[in-house]
Amino acid sequence: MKTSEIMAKLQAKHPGENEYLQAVQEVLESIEEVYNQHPEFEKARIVERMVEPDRIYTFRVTWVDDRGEIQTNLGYRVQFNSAIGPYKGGLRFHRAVTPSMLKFLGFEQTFKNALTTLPMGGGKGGSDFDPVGKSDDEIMRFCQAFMLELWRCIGPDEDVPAGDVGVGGREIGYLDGMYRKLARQYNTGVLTGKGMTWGGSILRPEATGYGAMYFAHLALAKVGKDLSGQRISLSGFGNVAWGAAKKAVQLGAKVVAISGPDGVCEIPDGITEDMIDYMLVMRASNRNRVEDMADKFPGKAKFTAGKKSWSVPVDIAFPSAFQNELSLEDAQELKKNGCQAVFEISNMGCQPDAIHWMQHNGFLFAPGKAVNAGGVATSGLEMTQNAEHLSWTAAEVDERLHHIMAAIHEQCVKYGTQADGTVDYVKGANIAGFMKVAHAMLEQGTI
Ligand code: 2IT
Repeated sequence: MKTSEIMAKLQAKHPGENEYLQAVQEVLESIEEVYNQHPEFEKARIVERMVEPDRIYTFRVTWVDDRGEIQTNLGYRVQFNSAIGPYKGGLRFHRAVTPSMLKFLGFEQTFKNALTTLPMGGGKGGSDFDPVGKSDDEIMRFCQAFMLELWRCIGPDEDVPAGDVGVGGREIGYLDGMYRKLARQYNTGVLTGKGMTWGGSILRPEATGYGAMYFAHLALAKVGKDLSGQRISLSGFGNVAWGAAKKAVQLGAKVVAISGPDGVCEIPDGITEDMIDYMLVMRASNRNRVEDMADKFPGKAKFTAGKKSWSVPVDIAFPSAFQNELSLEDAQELKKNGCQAVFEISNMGCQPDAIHWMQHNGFLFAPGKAVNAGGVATSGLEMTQNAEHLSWTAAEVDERLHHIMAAIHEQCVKYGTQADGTVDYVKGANIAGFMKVAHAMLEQGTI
């Protein structure tokens, strides 16, 4: 296969689907060499089949807002690949959601889930519903209307959604509540990220951020470094940044920046426990303003409008908000200010030219599909507990999460180690995920 030829065909077939094309390009570039050493992959047209989702559901979601006005949004579920297990992946509620965004996320999820060592296929869904400024009642009515359509497309052994941007514990509650009623499945429901008294796994809310810090710890150790004592920046202040901040502080790092769409909050003495707790309050408020942190903790947190976290001097940066949030200029500014490592916790958080530049300018860089896989991995652990009708202790879940992150890191090292001994984590993660899915597809025949 030739990446350029496949990309040209995909571009012609899916014009303007930029996020999707970007995600496919990155994976194909990484795997081209290995792929061409396996004529059986080429014969079975594995790449051509793998880059297209199995199916996409699109549906209208109509609901009534607090003023009594009727609102209509679009809902989607992209079932990308089921070769290694039921479709698995989050739901994103954000005003900018398009099929392209969900296809990129579903494609990434397929390889990420393969890396977790658990039997989960890849999927993603969501809506262009904008949670900003919505009341709790409006969120509930929207979630119920959304599930009224989605429930026909999913099932515990078929497709198991979870949260993503704009979908946290509250939304999962409303969504799963409606699913139970419609499907008459009262045992475990169908979503992961559930509440602790009705089938949720301990540590699922924290897992993406915790897993990211465990991964960073391993990657840093490999080059003789440690998280302890490092100044780090996060972006956003949502569920992912919250879990990452908690674990980073536990491991002795100093979180000196978080951000929002309105700007950056600098915390020169490092984030404290009460500030981490306040991130949850900010998320639940649906205001989507990081300035609220500076208002709540004057003197400790300083807000600057219109700036990103990447303008704050740090040792390590962790993009943890949205795709393409770190540009080439941001990477150059980070370097100028002494930053040496970037770990993506957001999906595709860095722009391709930024990644390329960082890899050639002495950065330790690792991609989202490896770094943030602890979230979906713990969703997988929630599915296992549900199937066993058991709940494990925090210690048990944490130990498994540790093992899984170590296994992911090991796979990246196995497939990404270069001639000079350094690890290309992008290549490593992409090849490892690809090989697993490709072999499964090959063994299952032409379907
Ligand atoms: O991007 C992700 O891995 C998620 N949003 C979590 C998916 C899941 O099924 O837990």
